[in-house]
Amino acid sequence: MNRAQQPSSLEQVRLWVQQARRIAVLTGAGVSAESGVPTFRDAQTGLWANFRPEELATEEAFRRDPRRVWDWYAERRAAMAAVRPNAGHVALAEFQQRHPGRLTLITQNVDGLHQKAGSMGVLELHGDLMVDRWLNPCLNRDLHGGEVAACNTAAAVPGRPPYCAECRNLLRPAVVWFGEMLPPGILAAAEHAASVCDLMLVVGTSGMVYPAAGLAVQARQAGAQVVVINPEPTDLDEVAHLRLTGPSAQWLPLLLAD
Ligand code: BV8
Repeated sequence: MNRAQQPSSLEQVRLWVQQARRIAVLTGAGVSAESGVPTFRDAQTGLWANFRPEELATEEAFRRDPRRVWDWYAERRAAMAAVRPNAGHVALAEFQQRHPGRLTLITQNVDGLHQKAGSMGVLELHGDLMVDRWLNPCLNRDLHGGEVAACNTAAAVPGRPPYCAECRNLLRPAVVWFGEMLPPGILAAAEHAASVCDLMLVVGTSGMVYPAAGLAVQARQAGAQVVVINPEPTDLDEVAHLRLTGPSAQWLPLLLAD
């Protein structure tokens, strides 16, 4: 076909969307950028200007300075109260509603915006920003031998971070920190979706964090068409058949409209 007849990238990807029986979408922080949520690579602001996220989002950082890491998450949680899903989140949710079972949404994000937009079955690889868990296994159960109620997160003593009055266990955000395993069941479901999809959209991620970024490689190796949607170059550009350069809140509504 001569250039005039070749489909534009948008037309080509829209064709792939229409033809795909199974679509997997892998999102990163960029899909929430137009909702005003700073991405992980954005320069940290204010209190956190001198810290890289990789330095704060670790168990070691939390054990070294629980208050600093707890405060960083408390500030991120507070900021989420005013945040709404954008047109990109909504386009994904509405496509799922119109085409039940055809689109599996895998996210690296912990902001819950896909669910707020109405997406279902979201595979949260890195957990949920708004959920806490105990830092250590509860000692209560062992201290008394019998079946003593384990530390109850609801009864945690308020603090920075909150703690167990019984055994001084600390609450921590239940997100997956660097160096921690992803939830095995969720990772397995994401790997399955990547291995059976006909099309993978890789949206708003730098492609730097593994094993999440490896899902795009897996989809490519399994024979799927892979499309990167991002205003900037990413570490997954070589894995993609096509790139759509620009913001996801602009591209996704165009791609996913019937
Ligand atoms: C693990 C929760 C193994 C916390 C996060 C190879 C294999 C396996 C592991 C590794 C490996 N190499 C290195 C590792 C270790 C590490 C890793 O990947 N390190 C990186 C830094 C190299 N991985 C891990 O530690 C993982 N665990 O591997 O365990 C193991 C084995 C044995 C025993 C124990 C463990 C765990 C990783 C999970 C870390 N937790 N989040 C929190 O949020 O506080 S990840 C964190 O970073 C975020 O959640 C986010 O997902 C991620 C950042 O990635 P992005 O989402 O891509 O965000 P980023 O800011 O980078 O990019 C934003 C993009 O948006 C940019 O491209 C930008 O251009 C674009 N954008 C901007 N505006 C828009 C836009 N796009 C579209 N539209 C716009 N408008």
